[in-house]
Amino acid sequence: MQDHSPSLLADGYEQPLDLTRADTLRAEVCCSSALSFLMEAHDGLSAAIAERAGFKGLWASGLSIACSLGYRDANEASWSHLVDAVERIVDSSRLPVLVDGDGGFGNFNNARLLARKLRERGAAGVALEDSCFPKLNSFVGDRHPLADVDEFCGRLRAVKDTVANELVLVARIEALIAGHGMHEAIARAHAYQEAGADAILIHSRSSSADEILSFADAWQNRLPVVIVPTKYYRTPTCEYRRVDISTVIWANHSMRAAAAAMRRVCGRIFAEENVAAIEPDIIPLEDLFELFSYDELAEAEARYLQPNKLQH
Ligand code: SPV
Ligand code: MG
Repeated sequence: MQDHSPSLLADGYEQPLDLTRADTLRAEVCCSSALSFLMEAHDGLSAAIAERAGFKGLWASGLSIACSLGYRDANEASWSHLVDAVERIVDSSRLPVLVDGDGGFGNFNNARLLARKLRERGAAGVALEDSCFPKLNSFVGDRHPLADVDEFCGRLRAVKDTVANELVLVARIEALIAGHGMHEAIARAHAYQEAGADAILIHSRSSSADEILSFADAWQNRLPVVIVPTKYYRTPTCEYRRVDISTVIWANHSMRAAAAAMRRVCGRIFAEENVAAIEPDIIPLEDLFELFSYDELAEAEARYLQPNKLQH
């Protein structure tokens, strides 16, 4: 039976060591023969809800964090915005968090600084993509210049030298997004393996999974393969098991679900000038209090907040 116990984080909560989360993520992504799933989180609430749903790991999505802050996914949010958001995600569940580090916010030096900060905030891994700063979301427009392979390998090596095995390092290939084809994607995967990556994320904007299935076929699991089926969402999950994909990232679905719900509710409240009819369609406050262990706070108050006075 899955552990759906509360995740919380009020003082007194026993937080596992960060290293344990990196080890857990490594076991899920790199060492498990079963297909793993990472659910998107962009804040503490989405992290806590994903944990309750049963997920064993989280994806701190750059797109979703940017959206939640009102920025575009074009490195408008800074690395410090990202690490602050990651801290809230890490604090709000016990799950390992793989962070979308974009291209590392610059050169090798920015990338290793980002990795060091993410380790400090309790991340379990970082995915670095071979894009140029400033990046643009892979599904927007057609201008996606790829980083020079050797320069990007320098970013990977710098991160590896800085955080060693304390963060899982996922190298993300944008060659298919940029239209460079399978040969380039496979060549880059070899180079990134040589540079120390623990896993390869192959990204595709095709509405069919054919590209990533051919990649998996050609790559033969020299390193575990991670995929993001946002555009080829109709593909049955058994296809990924068939070609031994290691990890599927559901990359933005909590953020999009929240945006859809907020749009619906705002529209109705505006039109109805009343909230009575909306009440059955929104989460009860009690559920939020339970999610964030308000009862622990009451117990702590009884223990610490002038207990003698409280008893009378
Ligand atoms: C993200 O979630 O920010 C990702 C995945 O990088 S994608 O938006 O598909 O590029
Ligand atoms: Mg991203």
